[in-house]
Amino acid sequence: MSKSRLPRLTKSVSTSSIQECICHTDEYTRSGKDPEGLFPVILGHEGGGVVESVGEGVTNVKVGDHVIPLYTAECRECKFCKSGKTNLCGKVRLTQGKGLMPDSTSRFSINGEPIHHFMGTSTFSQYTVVADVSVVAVDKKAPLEKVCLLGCGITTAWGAVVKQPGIKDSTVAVFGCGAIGLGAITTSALVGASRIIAVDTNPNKEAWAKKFGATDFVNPTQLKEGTKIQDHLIEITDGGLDYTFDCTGNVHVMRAALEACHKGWGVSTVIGVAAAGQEISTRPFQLVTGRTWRGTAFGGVKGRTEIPGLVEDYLNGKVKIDEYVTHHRKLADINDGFGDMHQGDCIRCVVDM
Ligand code: NAD
Ligand code: AHE
Ligand code: ZN
Repeated sequence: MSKSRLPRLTKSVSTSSIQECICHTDEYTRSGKDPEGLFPVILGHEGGGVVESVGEGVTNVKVGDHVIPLYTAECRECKFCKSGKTNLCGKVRLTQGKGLMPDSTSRFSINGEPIHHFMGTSTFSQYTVVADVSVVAVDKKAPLEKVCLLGCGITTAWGAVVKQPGIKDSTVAVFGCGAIGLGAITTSALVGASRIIAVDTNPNKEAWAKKFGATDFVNPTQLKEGTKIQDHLIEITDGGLDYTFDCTGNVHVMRAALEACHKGWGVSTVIGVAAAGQEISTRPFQLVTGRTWRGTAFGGVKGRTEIPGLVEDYLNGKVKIDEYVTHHRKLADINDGFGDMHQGDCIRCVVDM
């Protein structure tokens, strides 16, 4: 995408992308596993930028504001926003899923051919256009190359834990120690979980998990042959966990996370995104006997309302961000950034746009 200005639309905001992070979900869509995936597309949904122009009727941000684009919009007017029950907003999700702006057009093209938007954000571009309900201004004191991470992973994990009542003084298991899992671990520690068991097939993740506050680490590939991870966890926790989180996107892991929950009250939250055609299963008896299976998008966070506070928490040292950044790439080398992600030692790669 060239650096020329993109045309504005009523209620749209054009921002220059300054910094951008690669999330596993970008790779998921790039790989063809996303049933909503459309191509050609400009991927990217975890970014930060500066507003360069606003369309008619835009009042929530102004030129020069530092902003984080929101793949989960917040219009504050729709049935979802007004329900008080969810962060899922209905205003732009339909067109967003079709890779288009709310007026059903694309703002990107190459040689006259349209290119799809992605998740309403398309942050792998020096300039992007987003709906006004899909962007939030943040404190300019916060470095964009850090707070861009709040555009997805860290916020998702933070919300998944803080919006789940009861974690204080309870036992937690987190399956998958990428950025999302580490975020769930550190937030569980923050809210006062009594024991936090990290589970990952990559042995290098033990040090990462402990650094972020895990009390135990279990590698399922190192259990006695034939031992299921859920049975092992039930054994070492006197009957199972109070809370578990899937941060892998693997449906077999999701099942294990549910079945590792304590009979009568355990709650398992699905955060990971599974490939097209994948389905979850368990014996209904697992639910009949008191376990709860739930899921969360963007951690249940309402971006326009809550992200400015998270930025302040970062500036006050209450929320970690710097610790997740292991790699840096230039835009021209972004494909190497995707490669980094597959190596197993990359938590987050920041792309300098
Ligand atoms: P990541 O690839 O960096 O981390 C995944 C971790 O899971 C890795 O450490 C890997 O070793 C581990 N793992 C893989 N197979 C495992 C297994 N069988 N048992 C235990 N651990 C295993 O990914 P990420 O960026 O942290 O994202 C995690 C998931 O969360 C992805 O599916 C992503 O699409 C999803 N996600 C969802 C939301 C949401 O709003 N629901 C937001 C962001 C990301
Ligand atoms: N397009 C996929 C679903 C992908 C998905 O679940 N995305 C999460 C965010 S992942 C961010 O890294 C999400 O917010 N989902 C809610 C929504 O409205 O998209 C599919 O399976 O169709
Ligand atoms: Zn993401």
